[in-house]
Amino acid sequence: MEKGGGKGRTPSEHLVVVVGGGIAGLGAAQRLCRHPGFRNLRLLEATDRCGGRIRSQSAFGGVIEIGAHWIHGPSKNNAVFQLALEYGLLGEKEMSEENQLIEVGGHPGLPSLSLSSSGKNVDLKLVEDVANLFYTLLDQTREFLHVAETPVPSVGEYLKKEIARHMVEWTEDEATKNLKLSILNTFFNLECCVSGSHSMDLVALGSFGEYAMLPGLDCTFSEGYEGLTNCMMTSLPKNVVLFNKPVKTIHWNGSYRHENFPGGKFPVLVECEGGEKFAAHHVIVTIPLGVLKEQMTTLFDPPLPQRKAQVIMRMGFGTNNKIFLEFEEPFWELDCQQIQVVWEDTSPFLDVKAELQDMWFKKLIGFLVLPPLESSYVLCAFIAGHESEFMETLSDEEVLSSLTQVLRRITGNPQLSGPRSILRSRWHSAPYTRGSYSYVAVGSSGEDIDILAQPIPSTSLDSQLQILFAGEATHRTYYSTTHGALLSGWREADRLISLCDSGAQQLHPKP
Ligand code: 6YU
Repeated sequence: MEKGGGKGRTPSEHLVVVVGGGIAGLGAAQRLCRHPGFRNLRLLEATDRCGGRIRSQSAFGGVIEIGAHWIHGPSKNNAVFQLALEYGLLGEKEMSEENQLIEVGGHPGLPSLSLSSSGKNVDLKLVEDVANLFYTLLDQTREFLHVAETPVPSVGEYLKKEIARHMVEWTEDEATKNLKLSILNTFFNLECCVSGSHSMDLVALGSFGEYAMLPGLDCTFSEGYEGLTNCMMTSLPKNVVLFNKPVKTIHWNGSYRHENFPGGKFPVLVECEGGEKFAAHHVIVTIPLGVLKEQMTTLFDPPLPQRKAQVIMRMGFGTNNKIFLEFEEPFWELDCQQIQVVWEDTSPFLDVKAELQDMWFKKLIGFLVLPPLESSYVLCAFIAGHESEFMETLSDEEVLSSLTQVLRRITGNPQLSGPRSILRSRWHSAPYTRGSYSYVAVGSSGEDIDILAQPIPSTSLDSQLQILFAGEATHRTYYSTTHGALLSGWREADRLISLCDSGAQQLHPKP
């Protein structure tokens, strides 16, 4: 048996370890398991569950999503949509042809209600006008994709420059002009949630247009997104997935032995925190970019090639959290779907320097109204950036108290009954995620995503494909999404399958 690469090895002898049981790792494992060449497969998951950033939880008498919420662009070219259809997880409306054809250009819908920090209803026509301006300018940013030099480095700076040009033509009174700026500020914060970044000034203008949108009206899983990853997991043969196996170090470019394969030598050894070791020919790493940023120096031995390490540092990975509030009685109308919050003292042009303790909640974009449950009414707030990370350090009581104050203020009702309970995500503190999802940061580009996705070592053919990289941050056009993550897992499985098939062909050449 040849050591290292796939050539000359009988197909069933490919020992593969997949690190991470999110949708990328499960997708890779599922694909490999269907091929006769990969009978020796292990998936090592650090926690006691699969799904990673797809995480549904029973709460408030229903199911809520702690992580991924929607299938973005549910239509025929969306791999997650197709898989959900196969497993019968979607309702009639979500599956309808009509739903699949709707194009929204990736923009969230308008709020049903907009409330200001002085307790007033903001005119929805004004909100619509401001939204039209914001999304027209945001769409323009896509035009810089193939431009050699962008006028400014970031999406945020471009938007502000263009808004300043438009403002010259604003004819309203000062108060309305200021209100328009405050509404714009909420749209900037909303875009931070979509991009998973602290500020749009951190998001690279030149690559923004590379993120691809699929047609279809975003939809949800009525029984929970995690139903999808559960189906994927149960389709795998028993003993493939091993839980509570946090990988500490991946030793590569070596020559290791495996007790079950006497005489065999393996270029990679995966060492877990508990000391357990798994020898392999190939390892598919699906560890989130946030964890790679924090731990890459200890995760890989020898260290990653400098080019890859630099890319990991350059790429963007930020935080977007959800805060669920449960009410006994709704203070909103039952047909209301989204409540926007507008802080009147804010503007995209003002860089407020205040203690996070005193202003973190101003980064909240508002509330999504969840479908009413049997005996409770639930709002889901979204908050991105450093303020979101600060929120994670507070206790439930502190967050609940601050948000009760915010709600009393925006409704103009100091007696408003506060939420009866709270539940929130803490993706930045989660040790095996360290944030929510990736974005293309200023100084980085789509090319960096491709570099991250390249297997190592890349130099010698004989020792190729020791470590392969998948996960949402490795998909150049669908990064930050579940479908991007799934496709990346399939991509790396296919890479190994090609290697295996080409090796099999050499052993048994076609007549
Ligand atoms: C989507 C949506 N969505 C909200 C929030 C979050 C995310 N996303 P995983 O992390 O899943 O798996 C890795 C595993 O590895 C994990 O199980 C770890 O425990 C394990 N691991 C780590 N270290 C290990 C070690 N050392 N050893 C062993 N195991 C280890 N996506 O499609 N729709 O609505 C949302 C949202 C709050 C946090 C989302 C959404 C992102 C997805 O959840 C995410 O991409 C995938 O689940 C990742 O899967 P994975 O397998 O790669 O990693 C222009 C432009 C704009 C660009 N953005 C636009 C799109 C916006 C995205 N939408 C976000 C919105 C929400 C609300």
